[in-house]
Amino acid sequence: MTQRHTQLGPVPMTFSPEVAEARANGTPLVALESTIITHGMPFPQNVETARKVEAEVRAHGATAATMAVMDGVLHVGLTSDQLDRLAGLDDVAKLSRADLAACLALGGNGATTVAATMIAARVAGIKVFATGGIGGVHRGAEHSFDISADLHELAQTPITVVAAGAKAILDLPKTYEVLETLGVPVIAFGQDSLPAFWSATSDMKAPLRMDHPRGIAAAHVMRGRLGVPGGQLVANPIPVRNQIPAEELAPVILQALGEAEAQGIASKAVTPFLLDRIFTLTEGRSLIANVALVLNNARLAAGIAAEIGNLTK
Ligand code: PSU
Ligand code: MN
Repeated sequence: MTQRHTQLGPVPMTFSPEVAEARANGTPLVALESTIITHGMPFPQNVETARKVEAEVRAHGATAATMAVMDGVLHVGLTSDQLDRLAGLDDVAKLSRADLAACLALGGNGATTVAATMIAARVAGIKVFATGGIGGVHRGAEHSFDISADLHELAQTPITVVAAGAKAILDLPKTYEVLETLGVPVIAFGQDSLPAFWSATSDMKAPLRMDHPRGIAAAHVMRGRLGVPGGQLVANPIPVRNQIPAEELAPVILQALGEAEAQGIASKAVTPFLLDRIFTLTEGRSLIANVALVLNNARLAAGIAAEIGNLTK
């Protein structure tokens, strides 16, 4: 990476033709992340899923803006060729809050995590973002101090993030305690309990429950009017027909965690390692569930984006 500018301009950003058209027409927009493509799912299902998620957003009346940094430019929406190129890059960085500015400034390539996608969405004027599961407090964080920057981003950046909760590889009770401490609204969609990523329910009661996108949109807008920084986490359960029961996954997660520890996997590598091991240990079932929950989140996010549009017209 070489530094290209002696005088830096504003954030180098480009809108895909589809996103530019949506902005011109006032079509609701839903941001999508790209770390799930480069670090979260194996090829070729990663690219197939990225396309399916965009199509799902479209089928529900909104336009998808997949975020990524390519050659130092923030792409808000990827063309089909750009998506293929991103998935084919060998040395694509996993960009979180800490890395995004450096990657843009030095002309690098990177995929955006939840935290970086929220920052990118705000810069691009997009209010709603759909993903699989947010990062959170890792098990054993009392020793490793591994807590995802996603949690702090939710406390600071005004984006409504639709996810199937935090990923079940994490310490879920600690993750939700931290979100409460940070003042992040956690809204379970259509049920009283918090979902657990691959599983629809858990024994944790959700702090808030809403059953319609309009309420979630109204809460988003009202938070802004109050001047309270930060976003919201919508915890949208995986459809029951697609779930893997928590008790079935528990030993698999423990085995993957044990392997990560034995191999000294740390920091940014932990989540991709665990997802990959769980994929292998479940013979691909974890990925099928992951795809289903992302599609489900894309649908709900499109509805919320439309309602925010209605409320702020
Ligand atoms: N959702 C998925 N799969 C993923 C992720 C989300 O279904 O791989 C990614 C997101 O980019 C999230 C990241 O921000 O995992 C969390 O990484 P970490 O634990 O290192 O913060
Ligand atoms: Mn981490």
